This record gives sequence, C-alpha cells and structure tokens, in this order.
Amino acid sequence: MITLATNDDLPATDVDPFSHEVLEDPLPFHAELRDAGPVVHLSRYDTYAMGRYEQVHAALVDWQGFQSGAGVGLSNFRTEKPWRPPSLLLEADPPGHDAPRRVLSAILGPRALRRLRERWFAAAETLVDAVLASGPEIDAVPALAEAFPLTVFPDAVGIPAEGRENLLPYGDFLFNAFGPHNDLVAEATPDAARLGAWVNDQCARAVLTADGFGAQIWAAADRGDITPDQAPLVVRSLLSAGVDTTVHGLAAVLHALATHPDQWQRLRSAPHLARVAFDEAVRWGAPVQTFFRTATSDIRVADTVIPDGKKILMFLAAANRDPRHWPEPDVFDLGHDPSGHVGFGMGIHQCVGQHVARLEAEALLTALAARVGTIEISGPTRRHHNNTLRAWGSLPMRLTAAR
Ligand code: OVV
Repeated sequence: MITLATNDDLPATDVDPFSHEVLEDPLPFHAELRDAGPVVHLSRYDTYAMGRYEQVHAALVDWQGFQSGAGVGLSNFRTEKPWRPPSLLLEADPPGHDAPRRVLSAILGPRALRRLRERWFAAAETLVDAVLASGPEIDAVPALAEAFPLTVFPDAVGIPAEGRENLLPYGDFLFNAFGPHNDLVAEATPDAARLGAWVNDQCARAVLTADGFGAQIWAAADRGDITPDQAPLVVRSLLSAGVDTTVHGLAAVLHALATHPDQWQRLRSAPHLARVAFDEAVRWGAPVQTFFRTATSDIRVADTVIPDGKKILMFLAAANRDPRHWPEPDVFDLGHDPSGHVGFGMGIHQCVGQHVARLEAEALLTALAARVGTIEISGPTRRHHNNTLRAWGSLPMRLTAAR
C-alpha cells in the first residue's frame, strides 16, 4: 500500500487517513506510516505526514519551522478563508499567541484549580452513586463520559444552563472541520452556523457568571493582559476544546479499564494511580489523533525537504505507540510511565487545559474505584467517527458495586 514515489525516495501513500475504514481502526495504518519512513507523502491531499515519535515530537516543539497560524487542519489559511475566526491560541504563532496563552495558563493552572477539587470530587461521587442505582448495565458514553464533564465544566466556565446540548455537536463539528471536506463535515454543515452563533453568544461578558473561567478571562482584559476584543475568542477556546476532548478522554480510560480487569483491580487497590491511568489512556487511546502544521520555509526532516507552505499531518496517536520510543507501546499498563506522550501535544501549544482534564479524570476514577467492584463490557461497542477525535459512540458496560 505504501510505495516509493518515482521522483525521489520519499515514501507515498494514497490511503485516506480520514476514510471510515481508517477511522474505525487507525492502528494498522499508523504502523504502516511509521514503518514507511520518518516522512510520508499523502498523495490524496498533497500533504506530508509524520508518524514516528522522534519527528512528531521535534516538529511540535519547532514552532518556528512548523507554524500553527496557517491553521492546524487541512485547510491552509494562507490561501483559504477559515470557517470561523481563527483561535487566538490554537491557530496562532508567537508573538500574538503568547498573551492569550499566558492568561489561560494561569486560569487553568494547578494552583487555580485547587478551589474546584472538592466540588468536582463530590459531583463525581453523586454521579457514580446515581449510575449504580440506575442498574448494573449502562452505556458508559452518555452515563459517565459525557455526563461528568457536562456536569462540572460548563458551570466552571460560567455559561448559562440553556443550550448546553449544543456543546458536544459544536465540538464534534469543529474537530471534523480540521479534516477534509468529507461526508462527516458535509452532514453537519447545515447546523454549523447555528451552533457557532450559539457558542459565540456564550462568550459575552454579560452572560457569564461572576466567578467562572469566563469571568476570569474578562478580568484579564480589564487588567490589560489581553485586549477586550480578544476576551470572547479566548472564552470560545474553552468551549471549543474543553468538552468533547475530555468526554472522549474519559471514554478512552473507561474502555481501557473495562477491557483490562487486572489494571482495574490495580486502580481499586491503589486509587492514587487515577492520574497515571488517565495519562496512559491518553497515550494509548489518543482521543486527539492528529493535528496539522504548516512549513514556514523549505524545511528538511530526515532526508526529505518539505516545501514552504505545505501542510504536515502530525499523527499524535501513531507517535504515542511508536515502538522506536516506547518499550511496550500497545500495552495499556498502569506500571508504564506515559510521560512524554504527545496526546496533549508538546511545546508551546501543549494542551493548556490538561490540568482540567486530569482533575476531571481523577475525580471520576476515584469515585468509581471506591464504589465499583467490577467493570466489564456487556455488549457490542460502537466507535463514533470524527476526522480528528478517536471516539466511542457506545460503550455498554456492567458495573457491580464494591462489597
Ligand atoms: C486544542 C483546541 C481544539 C479545538 C479548538 C481550540 C483548541 C480553540 O482554541 O478554539
């Protein structure tokens, strides 16, 4: 399937990484990509791809050579109009990137999150008690993976209760829109303008509660750390990147634990492993599979020169399972040290919300570990296809209460 191009030694593939076949099970394609070489040409899209840890990591930390400001999807903002005003964080480079990043880092940093910890642990306990009371068989996607972030995160941002059902569809569209204009994008496009308008409305100062992340972003504008016209776009980043990602990260760790009963029992007997379990699941399951970068000049990677302005698809998921870097890449094991995984990215754009995600996971897994004895898959699971996210549509599970 992967052949050598005739004009040089650059391996090429006509496989579509965004096809339903690959989205259903990307692992074989990721292995082919890594084995083909450090850089591979994706002939369908005339873009480049990297699947090995070494090159993916190196490109992610080289923001000068691999920019984000031309967009981190397939669409090249040098020549194409973005579907929404670009994110001031995700789709920006220094120096413009830095002030919004500094503001959000402080608001979402470990120190700032301490005031949420008790509340989120209590919310997780309440949710798990309710789920256990609802019966032994659940679908863990809606019942836990969606329910928990939707219980705590929109409140923490400070948006009104009304319309929150738009958050997941908005994120699903946004993450699809980083890929090509395939059926996944086309089917959701009729709704995108309405969802986008709703999200934009939630970013106004007047609709946000006085004490949430949103209000803190506006307070940063009052201090002059960002400008008042930047504030709503920074709030939009929270609502864009903060919901679907954590839902599918939690689904990934729940699936991993349900399919690895030994690891589940290990977590029960050592609940302080909740954070390691989550990061190992982010490495192993990679809820965010890919992002693009754009070459800022003719740039050499291994023996290949990537021309200025070309898009490069970074396979975070493939790098996270590269046997050239990881001793047992395909094994989910709480004894692993997943640090250095690129499931949250790496470098100046590394997930600014990762502490929020970890706190959500720690709260939910701690509540589960204290209350649930066994957790197993009880029916056919179903993937949800998205051009960027590796997601579960359904995870039927049987939970038994701890005795
Ligand atoms: C990491 C990420 C994903 C999607 C949207 C954004 C960020 C944003 O900043 O809007």
